[in-house]
Amino acid sequence: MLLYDYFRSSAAYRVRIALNLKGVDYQRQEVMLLENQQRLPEHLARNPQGLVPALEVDGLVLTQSLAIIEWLDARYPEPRLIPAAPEARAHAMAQAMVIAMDVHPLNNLRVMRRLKAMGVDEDARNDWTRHWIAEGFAALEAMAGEGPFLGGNAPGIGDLFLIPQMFNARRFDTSLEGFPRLVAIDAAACALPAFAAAHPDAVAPR
Ligand SMILES: N[C@@H](CCC(=O)N[C@@H](CS)C(=O)NCC(=O)O)C(=O)O
Repeated sequence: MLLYDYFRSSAAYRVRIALNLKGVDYQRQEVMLLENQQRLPEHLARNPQGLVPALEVDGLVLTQSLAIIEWLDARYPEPRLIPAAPEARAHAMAQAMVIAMDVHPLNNLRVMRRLKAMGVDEDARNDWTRHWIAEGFAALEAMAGEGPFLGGNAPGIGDLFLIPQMFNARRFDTSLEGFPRLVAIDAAACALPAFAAAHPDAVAPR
């Protein structure tokens, strides 16, 4: 398995965590986003959206982190990341989607570049990022249970989306004061080897 990755991509970080939790052997190829390698023809052939992650499996290329993680959970059922019971499943997917659909897309590199091209200065762009993270985190804080993970006693799909977004939040100096449950969940998850090995600092090019 080959993961087209970028160390600081939070969407790719989700997939790295999932692969590690599943104990799947994989290799990584860095797609340098700041150098626009995601727009090169060879990457567009893998992912016509020009984004990472993309996961190559036996000649097939999977894209979209949520779809890749669902595939991994179906293909390698243990440990289960998405609950089987319909109600629990809907709740877990909703947690993941707060980040996947309503926070991350507003703060992506191409969105930041577009805001810059429209004359929005760096301070305002960073405020924009913090605003959408705080709004999503406020909802997720209310959706979190007793823990220690968003998934309950074990990490679930929501944790795979939250932890990379926590990394982004800190990168942009977002105040986490109002989100004690999320901070505790982040600490519990980051203590696990599968999460630690997926952290951007653990995979950054040297
Ligand atoms: N919904 C997609 C989002 C993928 C995405 O936005 N990836 C970012 C990195 S986190 C990217 O490749 N950005 C490149 C760009 O904006 O040019 C997913 O979950 O896979």
